[in-house]
Amino acid sequence: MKRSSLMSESALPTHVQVGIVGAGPAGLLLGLLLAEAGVSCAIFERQTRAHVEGRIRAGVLEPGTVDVLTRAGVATRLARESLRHEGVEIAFGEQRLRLAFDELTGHCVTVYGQTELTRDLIATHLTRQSALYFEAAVEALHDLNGEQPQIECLWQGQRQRVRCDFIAGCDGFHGVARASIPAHARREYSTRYPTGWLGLLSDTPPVARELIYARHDRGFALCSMRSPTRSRYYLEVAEDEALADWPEARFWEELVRRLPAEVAQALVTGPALEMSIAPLRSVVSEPLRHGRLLLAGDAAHIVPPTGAKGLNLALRDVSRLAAALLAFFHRNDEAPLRDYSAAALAEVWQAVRFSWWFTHLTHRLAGDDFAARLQQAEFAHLCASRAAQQALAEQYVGLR
Ligand code: FAS
Ligand code: PHB
Repeated sequence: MKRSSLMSESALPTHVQVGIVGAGPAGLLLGLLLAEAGVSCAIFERQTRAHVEGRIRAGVLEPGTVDVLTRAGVATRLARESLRHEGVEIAFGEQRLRLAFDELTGHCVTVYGQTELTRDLIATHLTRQSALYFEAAVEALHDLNGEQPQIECLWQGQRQRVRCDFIAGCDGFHGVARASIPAHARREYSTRYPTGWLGLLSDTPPVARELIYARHDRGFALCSMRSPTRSRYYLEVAEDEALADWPEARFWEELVRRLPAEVAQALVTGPALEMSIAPLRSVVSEPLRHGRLLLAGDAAHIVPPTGAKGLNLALRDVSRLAAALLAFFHRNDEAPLRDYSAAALAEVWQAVRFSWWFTHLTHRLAGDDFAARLQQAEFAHLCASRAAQQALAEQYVGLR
């Protein structure tokens, strides 16, 4: 039985069936799904465990995501501490529309921070004594078109190579995996949103029981949460905005101006535990496979957080990739691996499309008057059409 590599004396393996680059949600879940099925794997993460566990990112899980986490045996705390949300609210100034997910789709979403999920995934790896290496920076991938591609890793001051049957690139948007695919063999599709999200986390009670996506002439605002005592708020800001220009008092003043009056009156402000700015972009890199390298999650695609798709899409990729790798190792069936890229990309583009649409519905972006009128017309259509509400709800909970 492997000793946990989180102890400094562990050495890197010389060979594994699947080498995983990155210990974000994608790499961590993939490692659990493969290891529990008897496939040898190792996860290489360049940051420290504390750094990975300290990231504050997503907050909403689709039913399908909760299912795969439950099957992987990492949903015990989630089941105990998460919040079941049966709807969200969209506000246009003082106009408010609640989308009742349970009524419109028969499903709901789960509010549980990615930070907590990452901690649960790492704790499970620890318990199962996985081959999980922190401060192990993957510097290069070699022989991707051969039968034994290699991961070159800097570990405890030594450059070492690990031979793999397959390499899973789960190293996020700035990782080494996607960049290891020759430019002639891949194509990137991207669009920029001239805006960013300024986020604030506070130990204050959420302003409402469910999330509120607020469109306002001054810009978008989102009221979210992590628990009944911890809130997460976002403001749309210019893409080149400096965090130093946003003392928390200014954040709260601006949030109040963008919310419906009744909601703003209920807002409880407090000290910021964290503030950060994330750019909004959509990027898709095709294909998701090059030789024996397979990409999953942000390593392959980025979506604006508006539709709460990034984390859910990453775990969709992983669920599909794990099944394809198990078909290969358990049944020598190569078809699911051959089909992985096309099948995953079909879902990726649906999530990219929805995130793009929902961002354009709710954000000021370039702020031209024509776009603002279109937004009003779109919102009026939503308010008048149950079919339109159902379509939005189905995409938000991840049914389409
Ligand atoms: P991740 O980026 O989470 O993990 C990749 C891992 O690979 C990291 O730990 C990194 O350190 C490691 N790595 C990179 N290069 C490496 C190398 N060379 N060697 C070894 N390891 C390497 N999604 C939502 O749904 N809602 C949100 O509100 C939301 N907010 C976000 C805010 C920010 C600032 C960011 C960046 C993303 C946000 N996302 C959000 C999207 C986010 O949740 C991602 O979809 C999710 O983290 C994807 O998980 P992974 O694919 O595992 O990638
Ligand atoms: C969050 O709580 O961080 C969150 C929720 C919904 C989103 C984006 C972020 O669409």
